[in-house]
Amino acid sequence: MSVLVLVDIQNDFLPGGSLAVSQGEKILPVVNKLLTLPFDSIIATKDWHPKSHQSFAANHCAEPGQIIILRGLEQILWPVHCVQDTYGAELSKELNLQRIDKIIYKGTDESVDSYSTFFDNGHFKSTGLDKYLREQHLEEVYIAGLATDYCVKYSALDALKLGYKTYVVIDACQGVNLNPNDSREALDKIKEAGGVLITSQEVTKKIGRGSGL
Ligand code: VGL
Ligand code: ZN
Repeated sequence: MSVLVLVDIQNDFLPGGSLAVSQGEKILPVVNKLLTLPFDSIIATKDWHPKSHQSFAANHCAEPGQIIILRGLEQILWPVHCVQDTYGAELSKELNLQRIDKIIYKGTDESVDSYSTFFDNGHFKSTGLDKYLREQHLEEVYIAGLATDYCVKYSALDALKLGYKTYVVIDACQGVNLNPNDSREALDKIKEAGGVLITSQEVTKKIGRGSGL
């Protein structure tokens, strides 16, 4: 059975947000098209940080982009973003949200970041997504969202490690590109690891076919 996982399509990652992904808004109509397809389940993830989150440069009197060590892991410092219960952390209202069955929250522990929607960056704790997918027999995972070079990348690589048939919908993702090739390299890594890069049009053919039959 198939699941669409929408990664972090939140106001702070869209134009006007504090960690806006350039041209992030371009994915919204594509994602809305995916939301009309008969996936067996649709999940959205939310980057969901406490104000005290240690990935925020402001909590270290540092500048965004600097790298520190957090619980033994390299951590890029980001502008304050996706703080719990703020507008920036809400899913974009331009999405047709009624079709979303479940929300997965990540980055809730102030001491470690969580790019993957399955585990935090240290693999200390899981978000509950793997358990949910297994319980619901959702073995084909279609990933879309923001950002290609962080949360989409690590979510896809974890999905593959966990044994899911993993598709990344390339025209429904957009990257931060701190370095200009980061998104390209992220997609290459996903492909090398066994992931399938697919367009929304191809997804429509695969998932759309069979609907109503
Ligand atoms: C993300 C940086 C920091 C993402 C989240 O959703 O890709 N990137 N937190
Ligand atoms: Zn974050």
